[in-house]
Amino acid sequence: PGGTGTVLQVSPLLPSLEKALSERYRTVRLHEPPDPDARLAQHAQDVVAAVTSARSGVDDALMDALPRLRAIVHFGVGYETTDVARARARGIDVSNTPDVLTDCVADLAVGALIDVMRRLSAADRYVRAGHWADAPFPLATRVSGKRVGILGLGRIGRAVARRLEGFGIRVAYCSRRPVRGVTWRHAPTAEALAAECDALVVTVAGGAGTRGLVSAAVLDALGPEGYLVNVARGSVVDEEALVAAVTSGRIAGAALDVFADEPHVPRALSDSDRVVLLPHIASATRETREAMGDLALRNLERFMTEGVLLTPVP
Ligand code: 8YV
Repeated sequence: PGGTGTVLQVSPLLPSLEKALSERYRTVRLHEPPDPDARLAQHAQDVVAAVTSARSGVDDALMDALPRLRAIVHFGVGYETTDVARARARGIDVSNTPDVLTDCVADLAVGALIDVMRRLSAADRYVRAGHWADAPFPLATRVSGKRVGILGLGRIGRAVARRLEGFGIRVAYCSRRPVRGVTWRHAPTAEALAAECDALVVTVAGGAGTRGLVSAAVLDALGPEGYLVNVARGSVVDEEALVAAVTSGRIAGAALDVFADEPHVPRALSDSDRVVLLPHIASATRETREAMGDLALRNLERFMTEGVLLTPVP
């Protein structure tokens, strides 16, 4: 059991979560200046739980530096930044915040899809730049009734698919194996899925297993009339191939909430009017972030009182 040990806050978190942590537990904030290394050295022997964002995780070196660490609590659904097998081997349990963010991430994915196909952000720029009086805005692409492929049919992928059905969109998906209990068409590979769709929405988990899954070949299969939406992880898309495909017109456009090296966005993407750029905000609503903070806190509380996590990762 966690008992009364110290809680390590690895990265900046939602202010209300930070407040609750410091009120309820002996909390050490690793990321704060002046000297994180000295702070770590001072408290390393006492830390039993670490709370971290999906983006930061707990890296190998930090895991090694914390001999009594038994729980890693992620604020976020993704946890590819922590080596879970390694943690387990050391007797450390890992949790994330599933479900509570599904709706908002799916909403954003659909919004981004409509934005890039109907060119909402581009049209907004057009009006602001004063071009409306000069010429009508160029025609965009219809969304309703199109074919959309979901890459990764987990909770978020399913929520996106359900929403798209409301637009009369024909949904297909690709995941490691066909998902039982769904009627959407299963495609055997990302490339096959891209080839049969007008747009590809990426909702698959990040990490080594999906790195570069959206390759140059997949983008070519999507084709010059095809759109890419990514709300998963930048690592899933070969970003160099994407830049090449967008700038050469080998795909029609992309809406991206995630990037290979955030917050760095390749210049070629920000220069392109065919790309919608978002600063990793799919879960960033007040309601969802509070729910994520609450679930992260409940995981920690359960661990500190009973020695088990509430929503351990699969
Ligand atoms: C957040 C996310 O951006 O849940 C995830 O995996 O990527 C997002 O919800 C992140 O967790 C906030 O730090």
